[in-house]
Amino acid sequence: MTVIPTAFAPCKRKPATSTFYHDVVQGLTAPQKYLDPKYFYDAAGDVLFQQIMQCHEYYLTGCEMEILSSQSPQIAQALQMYAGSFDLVELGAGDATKSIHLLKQLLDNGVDYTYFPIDISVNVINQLEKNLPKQLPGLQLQGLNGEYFQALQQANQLTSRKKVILFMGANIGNFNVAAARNFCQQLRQYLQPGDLLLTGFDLKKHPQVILNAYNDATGITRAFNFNLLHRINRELGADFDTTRFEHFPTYDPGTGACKSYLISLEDQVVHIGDSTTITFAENEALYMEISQKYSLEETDQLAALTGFKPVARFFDRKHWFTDCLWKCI
Ligand code: AVJ
Repeated sequence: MTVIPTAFAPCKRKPATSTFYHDVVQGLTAPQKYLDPKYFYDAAGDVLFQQIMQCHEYYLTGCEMEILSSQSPQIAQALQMYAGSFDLVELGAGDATKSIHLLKQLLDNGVDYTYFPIDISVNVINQLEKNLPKQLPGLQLQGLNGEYFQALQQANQLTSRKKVILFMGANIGNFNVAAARNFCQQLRQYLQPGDLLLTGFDLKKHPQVILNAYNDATGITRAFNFNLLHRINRELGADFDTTRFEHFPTYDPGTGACKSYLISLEDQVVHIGDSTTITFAENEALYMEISQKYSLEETDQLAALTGFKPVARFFDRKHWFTDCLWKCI
């Protein structure tokens, strides 16, 4: 099957006019320097993230895997009960190793559905299109490569069935609380009353457990963060020297905000292409990513504020993670 790109055919733009360049320069010239975590996921970043998911400190994947592998019958039953007939759209599908359990269960139950995996990484979508049909014979699949809402709009044009949206892996954590509200509100506008959303939330727990998940002893998370600087060097002709930065993850148990920074180890100047110069002061922080943690009350509140009604919740044994099923009202 063919991957449908959601943007126009890739025109060969000069780095200095690309969206990537624009976003990077905007972030690095802000008073609090930042980069958008969606840019972590180039080919090397995809591999590093796969390795993060296998780190024993990074418990999130194991917890959600436990939910999907042991409770897919219950989840499928809930989807069928609340939605009847539907198509399945997954935002940020990754390698689908978790959702595959649910996909299989729905096939076993004889549900006639199309699976629309959406991912920002074209590599990921190509892999899925190659591998999933082998693992799940009979699966109807249409990959969509691009930003969530662009791709969702495409999915809306391709199907008139009710929709079940999967937004797993605690991807929602990459938004701060205000941005998560915004995101859910926007998502709701692409959906109809009665459509469903299954979202994964990483729950608040002992702060050290959370901090360790973003500071693995083998340094894969550090490499994952540094990879974005390497990507900027490669694609935008910059000269970041990663040995002059230190990976610095933080967790605030009060707010549930887990934020990663890169700290500049000295006064330094970084060039991006010919025309842009960025200065870092010693100890200046470059904000890379938030991974927001939630309480159950906070997930309910998020639903209530954005046009959804919580209808079911699924947990791992430790109750470290939850997949929440929300219905559009
Ligand atoms: C893919 C956003 C869920 O925040 O836990 C993992 C990304 N960053 N380790 C997360 C990530 C560093 C991950 N999400």
